[in-house]
Amino acid sequence: FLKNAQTIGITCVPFSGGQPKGGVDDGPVEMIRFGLVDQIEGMGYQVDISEGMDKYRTMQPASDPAVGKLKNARYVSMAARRVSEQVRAHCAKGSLALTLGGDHSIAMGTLAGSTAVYPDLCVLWIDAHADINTPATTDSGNLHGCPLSFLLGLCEPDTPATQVFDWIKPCIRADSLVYIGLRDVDSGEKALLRKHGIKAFSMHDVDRHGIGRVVEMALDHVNKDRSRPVHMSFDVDALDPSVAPATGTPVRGGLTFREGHYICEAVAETGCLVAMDLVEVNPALGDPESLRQTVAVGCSLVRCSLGETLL
Ligand code: Z70
Ligand code: MN
Ligand code: MN
Ligand code: MN
Repeated sequence: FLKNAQTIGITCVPFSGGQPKGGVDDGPVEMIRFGLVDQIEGMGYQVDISEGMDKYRTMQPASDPAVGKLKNARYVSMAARRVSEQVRAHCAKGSLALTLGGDHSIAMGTLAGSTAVYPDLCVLWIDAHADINTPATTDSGNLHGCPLSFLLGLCEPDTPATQVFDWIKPCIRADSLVYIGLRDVDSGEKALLRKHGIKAFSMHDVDRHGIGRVVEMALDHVNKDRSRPVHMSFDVDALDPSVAPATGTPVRGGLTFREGHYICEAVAETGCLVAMDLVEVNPALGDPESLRQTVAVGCSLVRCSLGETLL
């Protein structure tokens, strides 16, 4: 694959069906309103926005009864499928696919799309949460807590849930995924991480080793010689709530402003980034200053991932 794409293919996903709180569907429009497109163009990139801001709500099925415990399963499946087609098209053109969420269930689409073009890519999942519940292990039934189980092929086979998501084929190997930032992991998820030997750097590891060493170890695990394409899926709730307050599930003890940016800068330095998601910015939560701060940090993380440096 070609390192350092010259075009950024943006997919806006105003979607909130993977969790119960409204407002996260306004994440993309707020990041665009903050000037993200001009900022990226100002760095010398071409920008290709594949679709407007039409709310995904118009494709919400009239009836979408729970599938087992899963909520809005048909709606989430349709939205993610549409996202996958857009991300696949951006990657197929050689653009870096930047997806602005929306809740994290849309990663079923972004990774289905990116891996269709780059089957050998590796995944950096930056999050407070592991998002690896299966239809059987989820307590909440919120699909933003489940995308990785579908992508890794960990769901119990031949169930109504797998039928609704039958277009998703297992596309990520357990040894091609690494987490940074975890601190709110369900017991069923911990069992899955252990069973499948999935590498995860929690906040405990960040405290122990420092962010520089953690990112180096994470990249060494999935991309030893820095030759594989990288898809980074960044949930803004990986950051400490003092840094990114406007998100649906803030968990204290998160990444500092600099730790979050360091991850993005180090990934940019590899030249291997082919896709990035920035998700779970919810402008409806908190006061105007919390909103401005969270949108600003989201845009800043994106710019750093695309190569913005301090000096
Ligand atoms: C929990 C669940 C989650 C984000 C919350 C939480 C998942 N493990 N993900 N907020 N971004 O409901 O499955
Ligand atoms: Mn997440
Ligand atoms: Mn999260
Ligand atoms: Mn939780």
